[in-house]
Amino acid sequence: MRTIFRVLVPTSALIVFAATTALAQTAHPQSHAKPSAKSTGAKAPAAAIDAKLVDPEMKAQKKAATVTVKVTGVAIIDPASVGEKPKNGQGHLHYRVDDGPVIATTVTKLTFHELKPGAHKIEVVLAGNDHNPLGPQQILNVTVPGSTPTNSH
Ligand SMILES: [Cu+2]
Repeated sequence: MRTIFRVLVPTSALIVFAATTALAQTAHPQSHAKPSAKSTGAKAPAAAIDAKLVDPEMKAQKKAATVTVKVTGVAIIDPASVGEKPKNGQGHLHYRVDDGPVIATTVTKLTFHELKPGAHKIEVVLAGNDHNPLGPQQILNVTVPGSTPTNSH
């Protein structure tokens, strides 16, 4: 009878961890990817957003909605990092479900949970550093199945 030696290698996990730690410790100077967008006087590309629901039906079954937003023409930055001073070509996103509070964030993917049964609208607005809308906005409609307590019709 032959004995098979099975060698478990927990060190691989350690190596991965070490690698990630090393990466994290490497200082990343936040250099801008496109230096061409610096020219003054030149017409900036039109700011636009393209918001989409991810798996809307499946998410709605779970009383949830996931939104992904593609932003063009504007660099998404944390407004706090520039003292909330408006600047051309900079912005962030505002999300709002129905009449809820406005969520101001740099994330381009956001999931909402525990939506009540019925119709909801998710508003996505491109905002400047001072939180004023820059123009582009979109409304996504979600309907969560189940009995609706309202008698609006
Ligand atoms: Cu804002």
